[in-house]
Amino acid sequence: MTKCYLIGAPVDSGKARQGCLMGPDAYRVAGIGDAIKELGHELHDMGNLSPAPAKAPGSLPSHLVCPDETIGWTETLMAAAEDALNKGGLPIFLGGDHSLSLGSVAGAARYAATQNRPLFVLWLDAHSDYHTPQSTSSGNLHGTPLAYVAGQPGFDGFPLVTTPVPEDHICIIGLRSVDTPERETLQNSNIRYHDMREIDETGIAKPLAAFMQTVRAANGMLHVSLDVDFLDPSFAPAVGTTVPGGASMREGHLVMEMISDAGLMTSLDLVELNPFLDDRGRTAQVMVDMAGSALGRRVFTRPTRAYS
Ligand SMILES: [Mn+2]
Repeated sequence: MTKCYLIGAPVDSGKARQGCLMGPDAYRVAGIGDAIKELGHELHDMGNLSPAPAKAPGSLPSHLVCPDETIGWTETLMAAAEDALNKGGLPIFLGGDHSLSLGSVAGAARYAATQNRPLFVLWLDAHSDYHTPQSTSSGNLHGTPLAYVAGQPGFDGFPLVTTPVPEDHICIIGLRSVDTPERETLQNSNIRYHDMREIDETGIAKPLAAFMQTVRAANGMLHVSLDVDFLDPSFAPAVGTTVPGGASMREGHLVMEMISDAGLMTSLDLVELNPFLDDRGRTAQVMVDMAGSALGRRVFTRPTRAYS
C-alpha cells in the first residue's frame, strides 16, 4: 500500500501552445483517483496548485516563453514534492507541461539528499529535454528540465539546484526527435539514452532492466517522468509535440509494469497531456492506465522474471 499524493500542476508556461492547464482535471475525470484506490492505495488529492509569484531576471535570454511563471512553478512544485515525500508519500504530479519537472525533480533531489540516498531519473520521452535557456531556439522551457536538474548553468533566477542529479543517474528512453546541438551534448554526456531504433532492435525491457539494476544496487530513489509523447500518437494523440514512431501500448505498459515490479519508484510525473487536442478523452485514459500499471495493476499475477 502506497500513500499517493495527487499534485495538480496545471503548468502551461513551458511553451507557446496552450491547453496543458486542463490536464490535471482531465486525469481526475478519467478516474485516476478511483484507479489508485482500487489498487488498494491510499489517496490524497492535494488539488491544483498555483505558481508562487516570481520575476525573471533580465540576464535570461529575452526569447524565453513565460520565464516568470515557470520560475514560480518551480518553487511551488519543489516544495510540494518535498512535502509529500516528507510525509512518506509518493507524489504524482498531474501535468501540466514538462516544465513542471524542473520543480518536481529538483524537490525529489533535495529530499533524497536529506535521506543520504541518490536520486535516479527515468525520462520516458520522444525528446531529451536537455536544453538550457541559452541553447533553446524555441524559448520553450518544457525542453529544459533535465539540464536544470543536472545542474547545467544558465538558469538565472530559478531556485538554486543544490543537489544536482549526476548525468549517469539519468536514463532517457523513447528518443526520436533530438536537435543537432542537443545530440552533441547528449553524446558528450554520461546520460544513458535509448532511442526508438535501439528499442526496435533490442526490445524495451533490456535497457530498462539494466537501469533498474543500477538504481537498486545504489539503494536509490527513482523519479519517473512520463511524457505523453513517449507513446505513439496513434493511441495517445493529445500532445502538442506528436512524433510518429513512439512506444506501443504494450511497450508502455511493460515499462510501467516493470517499474511496479522493481518497487523503486518514489515519485511520478504525468506530463504534456493537452486535453484540448484529445479524442474523447482517450489519451487521458491511456495515461491513467499507464499510471495504474506503474502502481501495480496486472492482467495476471505472475512471478517476476528477469529481463537480461
Ligand atoms: Mn518532454
